Amino acid sequence: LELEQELRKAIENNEFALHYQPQIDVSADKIVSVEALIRWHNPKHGFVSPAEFIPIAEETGLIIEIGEWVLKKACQQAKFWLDEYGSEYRVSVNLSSVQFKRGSLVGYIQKVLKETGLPANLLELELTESAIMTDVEENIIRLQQIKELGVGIAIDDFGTGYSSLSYLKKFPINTLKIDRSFITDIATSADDAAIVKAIIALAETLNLAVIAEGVETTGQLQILRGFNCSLIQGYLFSKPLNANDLEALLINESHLV
Ligand code: G
Ligand code: G
Ligand code: MN
Ligand code: NA
Repeated sequence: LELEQELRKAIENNEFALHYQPQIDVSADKIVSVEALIRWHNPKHGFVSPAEFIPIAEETGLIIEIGEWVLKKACQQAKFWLDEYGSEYRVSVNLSSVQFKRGSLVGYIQKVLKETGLPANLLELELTESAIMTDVEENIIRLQQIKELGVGIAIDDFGTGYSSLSYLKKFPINTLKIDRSFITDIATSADDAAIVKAIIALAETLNLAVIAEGVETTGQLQILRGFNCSLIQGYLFSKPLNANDLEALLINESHLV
């Protein structure tokens, strides 16, 4: 409850920041996008993990205001990098199912793109399987509207939910993000390696991009390369960084991989 009270004041007190974790195309040797991840520093509670406060924000409805702040901030930042570097770094923003279910979402995204000037193709939204697999027919319509804006959709933590494969085909999505729980033991577990291989094959069949999350070792990377999975995110390349540190990476991109 105390955390909730602090959360209510966090936006106006400027306590949130976005960190950015690069997503790398190892075949082209470059950063193609960054995932925006919210960070909260509260004077009373110190750093509070989003794993802790996002559920509270969802229960209280505060996620709407916080989510709008995140989307706007991420788009402003991506537009800034576009102008500064001329390179087209896409930004991925995590969307709560609570945000996704609101009728006003599409209009809000459109408004933010217009206000920030970010080209729609440089924004991708990450949704979990559970967020899109409930009320499927409504969700297909919502996803279609987002697609029509030119904004991409990724399914986050893929493999941990309960995606129906027949629905997956119907969803206008762009990317599957393989959950890091399958990557962790990919070098030692034949089962996990087989699952990852199957997800990559599924993505290929459905014409979707596929990205491996939570890549921490070169051993994991070698296996993923062998599976023709060239989009990678994880501590091996970089943890999530504040905007300044990420910018230093963008400047020195060529030294990354
Ligand atoms: O980056 P980190 O490990 O702290 O993130 C923990 C969890 O919080 C992850 O599940 C991540 O998706 C989620 N998360 C981080 N930033 C956001 C955000 O801006 N919006 C939502 N809805 N979830 C976020
Ligand atoms: O649920 P989502 O996939 O959005 O959450 C992303 C979370 O994963 C973030 O909290 C981020 O800090 C964390 N993360 C990113 N890369 C790695 C990694 O290589 N290893 C681990 N353990 N966590 C990671
Ligand atoms: Mn994510
Ligand atoms: Na994820």
